[in-house]
Amino acid sequence: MSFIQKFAERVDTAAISARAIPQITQEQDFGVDEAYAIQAASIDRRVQRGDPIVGIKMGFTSRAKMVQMGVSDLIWGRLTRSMIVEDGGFTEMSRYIHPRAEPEIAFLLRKPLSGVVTPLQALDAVGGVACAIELIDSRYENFKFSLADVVADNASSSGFVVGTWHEPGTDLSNIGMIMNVDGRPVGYGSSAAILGDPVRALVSAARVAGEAGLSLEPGMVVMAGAATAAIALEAGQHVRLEASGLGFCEFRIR
Ligand code: 0L1
Ligand code: MG
Repeated sequence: MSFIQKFAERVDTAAISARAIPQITQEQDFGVDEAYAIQAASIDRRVQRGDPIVGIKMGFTSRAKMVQMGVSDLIWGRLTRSMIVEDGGFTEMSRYIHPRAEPEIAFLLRKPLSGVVTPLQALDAVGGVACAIELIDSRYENFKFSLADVVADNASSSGFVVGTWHEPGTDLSNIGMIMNVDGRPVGYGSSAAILGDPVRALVSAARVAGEAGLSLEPGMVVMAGAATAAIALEAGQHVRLEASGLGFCEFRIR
């Protein structure tokens, strides 16, 4: 078995069993290209189990996230159907190791999107925009990883909640975002923190998907990245994101 397949199985098993593993780069050094190959192979295992890809997430798209995690490169991961948490619904703590939540903007595609595009071309492929919450849950012990580790681990992505879709013409350049836990505000941010405008994350999503030979199809979702640092979650909490002009989205973890 190649090391790509070995580590793909390792991170996949950690994800489905919600058991933390040591950083895989401590066992074998590899680069970011190999890390994306591990990510692709681990997600392919899910797809083979009947859990299709429904979109992609962009990560480290804000200064706050880069500072929080001590990295400087933008990364991306794949979203699969089992990761969807219904807006207003529940998710189970037992599915995660040490989950965190972050406020994001999501795009719903109405046309295929791939390769090098301008912001206007990217927006032309969008059928709706919404506020969203990403649940991240590094499969590594203590949420500690190198860039290659986190890329191999699907950029820590483990779930996502999307609010009501709004018209794609909505100006996304400065959406005020408030994260509330159990009715108390715990984080404030602006969508401007996402590469200056989340549309830039969509342009990057088209490029990285094209480079990976992944086709972003109508109906797929692109998560643009976080507007603030992530907040750690505990069982029993109610998490609600309020976003100016985009309403809110929420879930409970039990
Ligand atoms: O911005 C992101 O979604 C990056 C997620 C990967 C790093 C992390 O676990 O915080
Ligand atoms: Mg994120």
